[in-house]
Amino acid sequence: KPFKRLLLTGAGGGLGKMLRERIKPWADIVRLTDIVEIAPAGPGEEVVQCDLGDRAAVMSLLEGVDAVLHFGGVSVEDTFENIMNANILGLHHLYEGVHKLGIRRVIYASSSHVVGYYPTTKVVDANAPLRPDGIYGVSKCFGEALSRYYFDRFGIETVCLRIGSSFEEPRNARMMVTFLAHDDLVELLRCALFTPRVGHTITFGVSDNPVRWWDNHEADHLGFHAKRSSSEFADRFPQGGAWPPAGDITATYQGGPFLTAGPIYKD
Ligand code: 15L
Repeated sequence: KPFKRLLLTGAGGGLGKMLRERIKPWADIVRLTDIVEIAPAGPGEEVVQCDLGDRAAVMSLLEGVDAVLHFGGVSVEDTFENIMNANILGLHHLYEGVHKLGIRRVIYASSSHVVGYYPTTKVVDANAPLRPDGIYGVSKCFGEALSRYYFDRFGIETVCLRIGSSFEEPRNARMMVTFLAHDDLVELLRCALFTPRVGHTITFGVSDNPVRWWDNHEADHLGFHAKRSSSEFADRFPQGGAWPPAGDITATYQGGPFLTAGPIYKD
């Protein structure tokens, strides 16, 4: 297999659970981690429970790892304190460890919410100024900047995946635009892991949907071509899922419901 040991963080999350099975062909051993308890290790697996905010724990988590698929951390709007621990402090721990241990590549689950404040009438590419739509989005901007720095300073390669909405199927009209089918996510991950030189690449993770807000030309070198489309599910939505959906107040900005989710306070 191409890798001796791959680390998947966030293995207990929605995408982590799906990826657990599907990344197996790529490595002799997949090390799975999450802050919550996950199913015990099967053949070719190692399970380590870890809080990304714990520096020493993150360091030992990374030992013997060839590449990291970083899906861990807070994945929706939350208090600044929670987001800070996992997505800011935790990400810094991760990159410090990656650097110290000489790990060459990280695939970072960023989010389209780094540009969620762009109106839905605009097409955005990887060079567009960031316009996060909440503290969660801001933390993903931090991750993109941190990984950029570790590449420029130390040559550690990162592919930032600005994932749209990766579920079994679109759950609302907005997701007809932002949908990333699981099959396409796995293929995008494969491209991100196995393309020989990626430097620091930012790519939008989105299927071949009829309407799209994101232009991926800056990531052509990954050779990713989506095979799935939200159009497979068009009959579930009024007007075949046509965008914009009539009378939907979340239709103004790309971030949709995230625009009104925060801020969330601790007390
Ligand atoms: C995200 O960044 C979240 O992690 C995910 O749960 C979805 O809500 C997604 O964005 C989305 O915009 O649909």
